[in-house]
Amino acid sequence: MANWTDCLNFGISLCKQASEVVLTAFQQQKDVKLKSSPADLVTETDQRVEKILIAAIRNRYPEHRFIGEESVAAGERVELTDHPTWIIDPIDGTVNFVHRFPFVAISIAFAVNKQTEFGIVYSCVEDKLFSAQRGRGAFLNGAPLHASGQEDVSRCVVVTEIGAERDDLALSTLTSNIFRLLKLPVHGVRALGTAAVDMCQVAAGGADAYYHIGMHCWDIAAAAIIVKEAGGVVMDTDGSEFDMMSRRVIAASSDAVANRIAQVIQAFPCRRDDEDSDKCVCGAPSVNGV
Ligand code: LIP
Repeated sequence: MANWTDCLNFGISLCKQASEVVLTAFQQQKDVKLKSSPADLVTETDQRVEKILIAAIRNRYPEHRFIGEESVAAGERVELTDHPTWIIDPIDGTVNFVHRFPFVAISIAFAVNKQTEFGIVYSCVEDKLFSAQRGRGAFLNGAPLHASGQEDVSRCVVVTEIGAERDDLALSTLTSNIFRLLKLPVHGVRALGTAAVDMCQVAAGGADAYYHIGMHCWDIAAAAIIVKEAGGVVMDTDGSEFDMMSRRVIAASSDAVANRIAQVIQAFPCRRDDEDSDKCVCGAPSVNGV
């Protein structure tokens, strides 16, 4: 079995270097542009950090491939092949970054033969580096991470997001999901504004579940392996196997909690990340298990 530890260590060193650019810009005025909605923001720093990461990786591993949030926004296709591929979100939590809300992360996943080999989520302001390599456990700043193992959903803190969508169907689906969870009841619902850091709370045991519909592969690919290597469960919101391109995810402390959440929440239709943008996606929300 190939050993990708050198790539992991290189990725960690790059996150630390790139975080200096993020943290300097965090305190400064920002030039903000809109992408898919009035809440889907991008700054020059997002683009600059992604360019720095890709250039450094390409220099060291010229045959590797990339899926980067801002490269895709600039028109590149999302194509996960068997080639070694780095899946990069240069700033996860861009709205937080613009507002100086202190949860912003660099997220880097690495996949070979379409299987994630490692993930790195560096929460820059907190200086918390979450990492995991397939089969070798999950860590926070080098200390082992363990999910809570909670099996009773009524004893859970659940993390989710109201993402960038502002259409009625998405908002009514997302807010009714929160309503149904609170009526179970669960102990609480939280949102940090960054899917990657949200999911890492499940790996760290500070939250017992995370779910979201509408995020992208670069938001969650790294955190998904961190949750799994911390003993957590990651699946699609319909209870099927996790698919990082589907734009739907549940990460949880146990199968019992994950499956209970899959029964309660609905998903609105989203075009897959790897689906050509000219394909139309429409239809009523799918109701999972109820
Ligand atoms: C963000 C996600 C977050 C979601 C936001 C946005 P970005 O990623 O991490 O969970 O609610 O809409 O998609 O755009 O900051 O990299």
